[in-house]
Amino acid sequence: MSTISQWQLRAEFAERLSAMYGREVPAYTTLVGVSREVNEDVLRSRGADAERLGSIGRVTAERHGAIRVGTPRELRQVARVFGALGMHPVGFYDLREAAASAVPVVSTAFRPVDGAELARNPFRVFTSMLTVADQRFFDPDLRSRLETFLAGRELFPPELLTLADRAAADRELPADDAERFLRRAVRVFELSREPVDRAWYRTLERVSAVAADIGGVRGTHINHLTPRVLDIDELYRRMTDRGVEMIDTIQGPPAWKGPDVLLRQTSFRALAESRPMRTEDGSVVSGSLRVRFGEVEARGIALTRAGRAHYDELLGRVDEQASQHPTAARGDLARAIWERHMPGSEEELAARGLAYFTYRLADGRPRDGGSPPADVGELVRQGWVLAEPVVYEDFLPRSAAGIFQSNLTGEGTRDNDQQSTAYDADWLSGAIDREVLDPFALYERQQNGSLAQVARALGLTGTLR
Ligand code: OOG
Ligand code: NI
Repeated sequence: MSTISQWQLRAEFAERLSAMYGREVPAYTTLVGVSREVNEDVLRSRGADAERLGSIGRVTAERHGAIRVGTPRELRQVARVFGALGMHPVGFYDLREAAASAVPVVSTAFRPVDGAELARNPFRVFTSMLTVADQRFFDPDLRSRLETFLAGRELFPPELLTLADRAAADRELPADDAERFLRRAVRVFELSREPVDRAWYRTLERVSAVAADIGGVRGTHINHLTPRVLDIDELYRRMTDRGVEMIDTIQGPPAWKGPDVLLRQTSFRALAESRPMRTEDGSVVSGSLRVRFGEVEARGIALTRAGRAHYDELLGRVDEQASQHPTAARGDLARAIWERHMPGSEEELAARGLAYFTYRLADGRPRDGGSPPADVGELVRQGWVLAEPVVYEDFLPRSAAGIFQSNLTGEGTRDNDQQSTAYDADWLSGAIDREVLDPFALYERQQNGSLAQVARALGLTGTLR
């Protein structure tokens, strides 16, 4: 009997999720259509250069989703489901500190980690967990009611988890089991039609709209599904022209003439959706909630720790300037700072150790040959090897918090006199029983692997840097 491999399961899951989300949120379908048009136009005008950060095939299929769960137990189950698809937890994000309003969650992203798997299908899911133990948001009484509520729900049916464990262990599933797995997995992320307990939802909403979205209902849902676009400024204009009201900024680095780094994102609020609500007297009425939205992103080059520190520092300068010049457009301020302080070429990013690249042998040896130098920069300059930028596969805490906040109703409340509760990557690893991987280490491994190969092929001894 035929079997379906992990990456095929992942690609198929992403595609079915996209079809489902398109049925449920029509604006998403518009967004995907406009993204595709922009990508085709960019490919036409920039040629091969447009594919420098991923083939058009990869970029067209590329999506990230976002989901939110309530407890470590639920997160552990999420990890099993995504483990089946060859997706592993990467990075730790504490959005409680990154957000000005109440966003009581910590997060990680499940994604493929090695180059070949990413090239096959890079599907990733930003996954947040409610920080129920954080007393700044939840007093002891509310916390205990919330824990009881969450303990009494089941997000993932047991047969889904059994199939998931089998897929993770065997790295594939027989075709009929694959079909069962995919159907059940997609169903988990559909918006539930079960009536929402209105009073309970409102209680949580007073603390935080995010808390209500997660802990106020008996299921979970995909919260947004984000296509990747090659020119996000153009996308923004075209969506606005179509009358879709976008948030007022593109988050992340500004548009400028130098290399694109990290991640730029923007979003729009989805319309209110009608949902059955159970009132205090037990009757079911029709209500509406605005919980899902649309987001789009452009991905750039992955930065090293030093590059990221530089980026964060520049962001700090932009903040400072923006507070001094409240009427100036933030994008213009940022661009001016970028033009003065950000390397204007990939070569300079590499030479200063600010971004990750992989290296491969050029076709044929340089004409004025000699023997290859033992320095990467020189090898590239003399034409022995080619450098290719590594695309950023992760997220940015500040943009993530911005996306959460721009789509919240109300600020929520936070009692800053209470102690916060520490959660970190180690805590998360323990809670989900698998290591939360360090994104920098993954990029570095990719870069070093390619350097080792180049050195071997050129007969160089010692480590290339
Ligand atoms: C997740 C927000 C973060 C991103 O792209 O930064 C995110 C959420 O709203 O649940 O998806
Ligand atoms: Ni997102």
